[in-house]
Amino acid sequence: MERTLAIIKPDAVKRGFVGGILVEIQSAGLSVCGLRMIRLAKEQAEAFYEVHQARPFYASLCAYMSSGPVVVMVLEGEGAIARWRDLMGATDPAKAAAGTIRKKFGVDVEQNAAHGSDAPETASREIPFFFRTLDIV
Ligand code: 3AN
Repeated sequence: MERTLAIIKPDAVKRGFVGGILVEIQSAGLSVCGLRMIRLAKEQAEAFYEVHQARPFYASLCAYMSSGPVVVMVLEGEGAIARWRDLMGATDPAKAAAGTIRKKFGVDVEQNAAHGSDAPETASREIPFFFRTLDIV
């Protein structure tokens, strides 16, 4: 069993896609074992995305991620990290495969509906960023 951190980003929350994305997750057989709606302060978004500090889109990404509520989740299942990333699709919704979440629900390369940890080490840092052990069932 593996766990990964998933986020439904502000664009998807604002446009009413939380339910649709949850259906995709559960239809794919991933279990939701933690879930919360929060609004990140800009400083919290900056801390979460600190690995991207040197990228040209960092400031804009942090402003966007703190622009409205997000839904943070812990997903669990065999190979959950890779399976959630496959389900999300490519970073740029325009290039994402048909049927993926970013293709269906994303706006552009920044407002791309969802986040997922990209490796076990990343999940180990990202899950406790949002969830205490007692918050995960
Ligand atoms: P992914 O989320 O697919 O792993 P990363 O880690 O390269 O992609 O980027 C993290 C986040 O930064 C993306 N989910 C997206 O919101 C944003 N982002 C990535 N590339 C760009 C870009 N070229 N311009 C604006 N925002 C971007």
